[in-house]
Amino acid sequence: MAKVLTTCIYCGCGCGLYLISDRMKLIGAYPSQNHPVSKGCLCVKGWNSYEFVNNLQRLKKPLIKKNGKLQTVTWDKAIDRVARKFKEINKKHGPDALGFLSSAKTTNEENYLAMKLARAVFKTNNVDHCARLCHASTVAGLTAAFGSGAMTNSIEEFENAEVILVTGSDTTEQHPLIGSRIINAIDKGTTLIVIDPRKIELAKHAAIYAQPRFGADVAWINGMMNVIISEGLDAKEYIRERTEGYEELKELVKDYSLEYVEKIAGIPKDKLIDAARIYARAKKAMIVYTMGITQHTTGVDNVKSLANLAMLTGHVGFESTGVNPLRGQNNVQGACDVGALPDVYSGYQPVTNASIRKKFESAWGVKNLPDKAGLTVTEIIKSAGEGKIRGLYIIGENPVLSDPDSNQVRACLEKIEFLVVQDIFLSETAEYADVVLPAASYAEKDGTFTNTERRVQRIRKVINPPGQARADWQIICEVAERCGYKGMNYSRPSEIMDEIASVTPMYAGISYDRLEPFGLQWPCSTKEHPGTKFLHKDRFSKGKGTFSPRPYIPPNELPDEEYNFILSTGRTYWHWHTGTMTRRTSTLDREVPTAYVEIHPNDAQGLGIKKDDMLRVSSRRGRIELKARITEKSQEGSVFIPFHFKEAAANVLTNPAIDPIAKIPEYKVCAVKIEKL
Ligand SMILES: Nc1nc2c(c(=O)[nH]1)N[C@H]1C(S)=C(S)[C@@H](COP(=O)(O)OP(=O)(O)OC[C@H]3O[C@@H](n4cnc5c(=O)[nH]c(N)nc54)[C@H](O)[C@@H]3O)O[C@H]1N2
Ligand SMILES: Nc1nc2c(c(=O)[nH]1)N[C@H]1C(S)=C(S)[C@@H](COP(=O)(O)OP(=O)(O)OC[C@H]3O[C@@H](n4cnc5c(=O)[nH]c(N)nc54)[C@H](O)[C@@H]3O)O[C@H]1N2
Ligand code: SF4
Ligand SMILES: [Mo]
Repeated sequence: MAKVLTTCIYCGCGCGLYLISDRMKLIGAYPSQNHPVSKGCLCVKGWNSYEFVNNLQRLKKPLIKKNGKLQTVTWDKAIDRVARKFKEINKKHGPDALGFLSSAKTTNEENYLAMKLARAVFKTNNVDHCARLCHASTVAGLTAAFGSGAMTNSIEEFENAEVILVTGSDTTEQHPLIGSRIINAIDKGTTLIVIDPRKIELAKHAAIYAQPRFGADVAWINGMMNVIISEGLDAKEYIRERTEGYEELKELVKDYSLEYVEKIAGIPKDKLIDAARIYARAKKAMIVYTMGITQHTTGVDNVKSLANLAMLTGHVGFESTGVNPLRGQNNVQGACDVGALPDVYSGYQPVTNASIRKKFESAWGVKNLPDKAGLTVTEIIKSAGEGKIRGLYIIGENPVLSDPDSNQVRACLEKIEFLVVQDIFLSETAEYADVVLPAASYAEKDGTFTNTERRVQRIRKVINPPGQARADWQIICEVAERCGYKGMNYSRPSEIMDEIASVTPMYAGISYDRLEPFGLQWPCSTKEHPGTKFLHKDRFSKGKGTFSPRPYIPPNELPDEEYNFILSTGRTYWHWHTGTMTRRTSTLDREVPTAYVEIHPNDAQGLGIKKDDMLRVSSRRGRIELKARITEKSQEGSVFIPFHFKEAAANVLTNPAIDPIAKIPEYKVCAVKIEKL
């Protein structure tokens, strides 16, 4: 038996675990005792993170669609087909008729190569990944406020905070090892404030729990700031020395009286006052947020408002403070860091900057890198439907189930002239592909993931991939080479990291030998730099922090007479996104085998609904049928559906309306009606 230290494939906590193998088969997983995040613990997904790897449905050979059916072919034929078709479309319709979706499930090295393939080989910036559906609002909002879109502080700092304000994050379910840190902190005396429309587990542990209406965040945050300013609790010296734009903020929040906020957000005056005083008076107060804040047509406004609140009270730039967006996927932080985004190269270096482009041209040995930002995930799929994107290469994403308005997504994918899907399973998206490329899983390759606290950590090869499956980085290199590009010749992932370090200032000090045993936190600018625990010490990354006063704007689609419930979507502890991995894991599948919708007891009673009754939930875009779960976790007048289940896919219902800046969809609010079957 062999025991290899690696990093969990599921969430952005980035727990360290050992994968145990016996004769080239994974047989278990075990937490690392000394790892700074996991400290001897894992959540149920971590403990079971080995089983899907062995699943017999893993893709083992390349496939090409012939007469409507996917058929086995050699690697040579598959790569040849991809290279030929992409070159042909490029030549006929120009580089921007191609699109690339990279993957937050794959490594930093692989994401870097995916964007290098798009940019250096095909000369398009149409490359993006699921961060668009997730923390795009964070990247836009926090970059504008602070100069960096990353989590400001570190996981170990939660336990020393005086106050933690959690909003829009079901932390114990979705970031379990951070959730347990927060509960430990409470045991040590930390005051917890939870503001969430659903009565999540953490609400039970909170000193103050307020239940706002969905999509009302800007209103209550402005209301809190109004209280803070009118009671003189703002951090005057900090504001003067470290920020700009305060006067405009002060002017705007005047309009957010307690009465007005109660009317819009439904938070009682006294609660808002208490929350404002407790947060503002604390020396060390941390904000934690995730999708409840970002996945709105006002996602960027929500994020900017939280940044305003933190700067107003001087809670950024010190230990156990900050604005802490918890990153979702295991490597979504890294996929952003290394440039799998349409507007930046690695290290958030803009494609519109001529001297940056020059630097990448010379590093990659190419000319004329494209100088305009490319299309986002949401725009790429839409453009495919309009016939503008003709060739699409999807690596490790499953948009048929994860993008909003699934029926529309399917229609768009059907229109694509040439679709390549590179995955470890035949996903719902792969069924639309012209070529399917079988990838190695995280247990079958070397590389790095960057967790939510900017910790770049190793993953290690434990076993061989099944059949002929190959690591994503190898496949991408072969496609590039077959297209005649000579600059993607690597014998191992550490060489790719060395290249990343050479062109990316915040990763400049990172190399594999320095990542033992538990990684380094960026910024890490030189080979001697010890890494960075928290950001914006003494000054913000952009110099002065910028207040951006934002007015409240309601969600794009609210209930009316016909569609009279709010639908909010999200996740459960037991499953992962589109279920490709967790629904192939017996323990997890046994606990939650099928789709369900959560509804409040009063609403259930009103509609005569009992536990496990089958319901039809419809929106203007489609309908699904699934079981009722009656729970006070749901707010009255709303229902909640996790989006893991293909048999009743929540995204058939969701609204594709997007935030104008971040282009993130409003997964958290749309209008539905409910019928008992
Ligand atoms: N088990 C499990 N864990 C996961 C994942 C998974 O699929 N399964 N996915 C990972 C990924 S990629 C991500 S991005 C994270 C997501 O982590 P979370 O954001 O915690 O997950 P969601 O279920 O989307 O929950 C959103 C939270 O926002 C609240 N909310 C909804 N609407 C609003 C609103 O209008 N305002 C406010 N303030 N709150 C609101 C919900 O009640 C819920 O508590 O989880 C990661 N971890
Ligand atoms: N309704 C609703 N929809 C949502 C959300 C929501 O809250 N509500 N949340 C959104 C968010 S935050 C996110 S992050 C997205 C996630 O959306 P996706 O990223 O599309 O979802 P996943 O199921 O994680 O897809 C990952 C794919 O990668 C494959 N894979 C795993 N490992 C590897 C590997 O090593 N190589 C390759 N090539 N493939 C691999 C898996 O089999 C799977 O098909 O969903 C979004 N969609
Ligand atoms: S908390 Fe996240 S990283 Fe840790 S074991 Fe669970 S899923 Fe894996
Ligand atoms: Mo996410």
